[in-house]
Amino acid sequence: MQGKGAMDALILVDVQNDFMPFGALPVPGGDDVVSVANRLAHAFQLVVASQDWHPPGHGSFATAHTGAVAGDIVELGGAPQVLWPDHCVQQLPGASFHSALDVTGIGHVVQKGIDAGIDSYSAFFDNNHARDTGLSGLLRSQGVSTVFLLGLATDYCVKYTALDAREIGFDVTIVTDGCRAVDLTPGDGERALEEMRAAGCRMLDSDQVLQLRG
Ligand code: VGL
Ligand code: ZN
Repeated sequence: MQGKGAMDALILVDVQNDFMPFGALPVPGGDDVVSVANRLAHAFQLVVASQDWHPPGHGSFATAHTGAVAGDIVELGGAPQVLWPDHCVQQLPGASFHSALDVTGIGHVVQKGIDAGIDSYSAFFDNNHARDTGLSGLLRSQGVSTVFLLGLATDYCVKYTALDAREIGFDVTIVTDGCRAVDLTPGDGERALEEMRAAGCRMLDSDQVLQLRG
């Protein structure tokens, strides 16, 4: 399945403190993905990590909107926006990668959500697709045609990163045991997996990925 000369990349999506069960925007079981990431990283020549990296007062924060609470939906930068608790503020501990994440193999970090006026769930583009993070160019320049994704959260940043990757033309594999969902509405995670599958993403667990890569 790996064409000669083609390279695969592992993308670790937002494995950050604020998305852990102890964080500001807790994802149930979020810390379970850390060991999966550490186990897989060695099997890839290129590992990229995305990092949600918001300025204080980011427009996705409920605190930035008078009278709003987390979970409300507003319009931001021309796109519908779920409002969240303040999270992943630049330079603060909540924005750091989980301390147990093995960062030694990470070759590149993509910071996203840096514009206060628009959110960026995807590691490729802002939510209105106006700004490119540079990730697709980086992957192309390295000869990457297939990306493997894991991280947080299944129903937001993993999903939108996967859908953009498919749209751009990458082959995409979701490492299912390496993802956890926010599940604001029960079933969101499962529906997100369904959407990704419908968009042509392959679903494998980490054992299958390791077997495949020998
Ligand atoms: C995320 C909500 C807000 C994510 C980021 O990483 O999935 N979710 N910001
Ligand atoms: Zn965010």
